[in-house]
Amino acid sequence: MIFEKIPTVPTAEELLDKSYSRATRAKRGKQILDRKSKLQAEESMLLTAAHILNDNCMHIVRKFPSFDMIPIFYTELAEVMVGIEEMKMNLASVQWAGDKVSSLARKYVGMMREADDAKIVRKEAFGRISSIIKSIDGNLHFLNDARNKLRKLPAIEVGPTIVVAGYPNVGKSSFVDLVSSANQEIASYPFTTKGIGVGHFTRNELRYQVIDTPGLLDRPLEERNEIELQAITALKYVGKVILFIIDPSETCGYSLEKQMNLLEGIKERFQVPALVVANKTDISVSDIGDMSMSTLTREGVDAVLDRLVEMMPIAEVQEIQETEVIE
Ligand SMILES: Nc1nc2c(ncn2[C@@H]2O[C@H](COP(=O)(O)OP(=O)(O)O)[C@@H](O)[C@H]2O)c(=O)[nH]1
Ligand SMILES: [Mg+2]
Repeated sequence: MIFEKIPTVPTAEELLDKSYSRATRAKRGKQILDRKSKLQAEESMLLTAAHILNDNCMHIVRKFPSFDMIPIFYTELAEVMVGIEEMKMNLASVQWAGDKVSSLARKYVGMMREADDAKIVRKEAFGRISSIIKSIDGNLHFLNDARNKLRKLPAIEVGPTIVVAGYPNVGKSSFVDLVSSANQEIASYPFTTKGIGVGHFTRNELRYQVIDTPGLLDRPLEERNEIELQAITALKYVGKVILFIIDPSETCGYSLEKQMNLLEGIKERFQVPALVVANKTDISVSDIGDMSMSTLTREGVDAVLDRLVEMMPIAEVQEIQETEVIE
């Protein structure tokens, strides 16, 4: 997953400690016999510190993904969780500090050569450099928080995707588990306390992704807060087909009427093809919905998969086949 590889962002103090200890080591390696070697030792100390700091700042900036190049689903979620503009501004400050430290170091090296006491100049340079790095401490903290939030995002792939919706206990997780070739992966979802479930199955040599979204598509949309609504919007960019599971037995604890109302709300919001499937045929048979199944006995489940595959917009399927050819 694109955000998984962002390393921890150090604090200003950590950056300074690291660069100064390296600088001290650089100086220790030099033999100080005369004025010239003293100058060289101070120079090397300053340049080492500046180099380490610049390197570390650039490393931070480079390791954050460029938001112009990632799937729109993640852009939407990153926007909800951390704010992309804000993140860019914070990265720009880190970049600025890295550049500033380098140019200051060059300037002070020049001054050192003119000075009576190189050490005094070097100390002054360290003072300036420290305050530059300390001034981005807030930015570094922001970025580390952002990193911690982003890396928790579920690993959702590009490709034909089915989003499963329906009230709690209708059988969504049972369905995803049953049809998944491997057990579904549960990734924590930053907006809800529940984990988002991602499973996969293969049909006609094509890999389909099934996403179970507890806490998002299992309650009426009117009950949502702003962040949840945006997360639901983000789902629009991945889900090409919706599987809406209903439980006519009502053993899930929600009346059929409530369940149908949720379906209407989701249809309105998503505007992608939806397949409505009545589950739990083993305990209650009904003619509500497009199809029926039992995720307990597996009756009807394969037919549901066939239908979902048929409903997948052709563009989704082609796109994947093309990328496979390219690879
Ligand atoms: N009788 C029966 N029970 C089912 C069926 N599918 C799921 N259940 C049960 O319904 C409960 C909720 O299922 P779960 O998959 O966790 O629902 P979710 O909350 O929508 O993810 C569990 O106790 C399941 O064992 C089914 O086809 N028949
Ligand atoms: Mg569930």
